[in-house]
Amino acid sequence: MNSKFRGTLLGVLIGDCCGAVFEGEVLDAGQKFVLRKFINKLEGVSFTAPRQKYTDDTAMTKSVARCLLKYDEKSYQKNLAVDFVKEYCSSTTSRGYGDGVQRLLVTLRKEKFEDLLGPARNQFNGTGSFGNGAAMRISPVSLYCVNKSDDFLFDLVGKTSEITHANVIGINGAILQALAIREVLKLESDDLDVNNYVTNLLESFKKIEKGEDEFGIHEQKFYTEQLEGMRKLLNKEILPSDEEVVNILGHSVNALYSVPTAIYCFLRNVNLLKGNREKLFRSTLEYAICLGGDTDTIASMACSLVGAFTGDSIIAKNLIKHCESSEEIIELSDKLYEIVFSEIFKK
Ligand code: F2R
Ligand code: MG
Ligand code: MG
Ligand code: MG
Repeated sequence: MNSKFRGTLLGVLIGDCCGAVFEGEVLDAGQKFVLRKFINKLEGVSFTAPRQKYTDDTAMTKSVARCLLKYDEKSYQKNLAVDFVKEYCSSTTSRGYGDGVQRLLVTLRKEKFEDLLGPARNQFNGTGSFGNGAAMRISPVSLYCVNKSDDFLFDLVGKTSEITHANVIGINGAILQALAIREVLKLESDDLDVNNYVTNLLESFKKIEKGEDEFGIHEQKFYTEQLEGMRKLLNKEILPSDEEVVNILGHSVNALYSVPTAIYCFLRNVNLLKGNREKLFRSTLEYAICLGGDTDTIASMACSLVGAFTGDSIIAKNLIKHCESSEEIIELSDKLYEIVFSEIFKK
């Protein structure tokens, strides 16, 4: 399990560091070649350039992990907001934060965190952010909740998300990614029944997206529809093209059009590499970036799922070494593992 904890957070870091170089691009055959060469270089022994920089995806994930380790339930949310702001302000390099979230972090600081959730609710004319920023940083919550109930996980995802994301799409994207990671963390073998896995996520989301209005029960089919689209893509006899995948699932900063895409990247490669698990990390990393668009975030979320599934042993050692702050990420994973399993150690 310790290896799975490390794999989860190293997946976040490596997907982010590698994907960031291509964020916002649509990759043609030439750029896909450049991408392969770039990852080969990072996996090589002779790489000498400064380490590959991480972006907001990893910066905010580190804050979540640190605060889960340090604070109790009551003081967690306030301190997380403070840590997000500290991390944002202390960075000497541009970490590519979303425009909305940058304005929000500045407001929180200016208003001395008096109204913790107000600024997020006021974002985008009161609609709140539907960006994937809450989902991209959620993996430490999955680790923390590996042995906890769904309700405990939903509550902690909410506390972690609503500081910056008030829109239901942004928050539910974080719930989907958190559940997706926790499910694979709990698997004891490397045998994943992909159909069953998607069915479980769908069942959870049918409940989450069922709301009530003045006319009685109504269905809000957002992630449910995306998960159904994902299942169709996974069951196709002919492997869908990148274009088809992007047309159906999307590849943007909107959580609805990136969280299911990341899960699809993971599951497609699980299906393709059944007897070849040691290739799963590299293959998923490359595939997620090849889809273009929000490459750092989609690769980060997809690789986090791979790491949670296989553990860190299949990740090339040099790739880990050549990404900024990988030692700190390993340390945070190990500390989370220790507190989550400390009760078991005591017995
Ligand atoms: N933002 C980026 N990348 C593009 C910019 C790069 C940067 N300028 C640079 O190169 O330095 N990447 C990072 O942002 C995504 C996570 O975003 P998050 O944290 O959710 O931020 P935000 O600002 O809340 O939302 C992102 C954008 O989505 C649009 N949006 C969100 N809610 C909206 C709403 N209700 N109505 C209209 N638009 C909405 C806005 O354009 C936001 O700016 C990750 O990709 C991360 O890597
Ligand atoms: Mg980023
Ligand atoms: Mg955000
Ligand atoms: Mg991104």
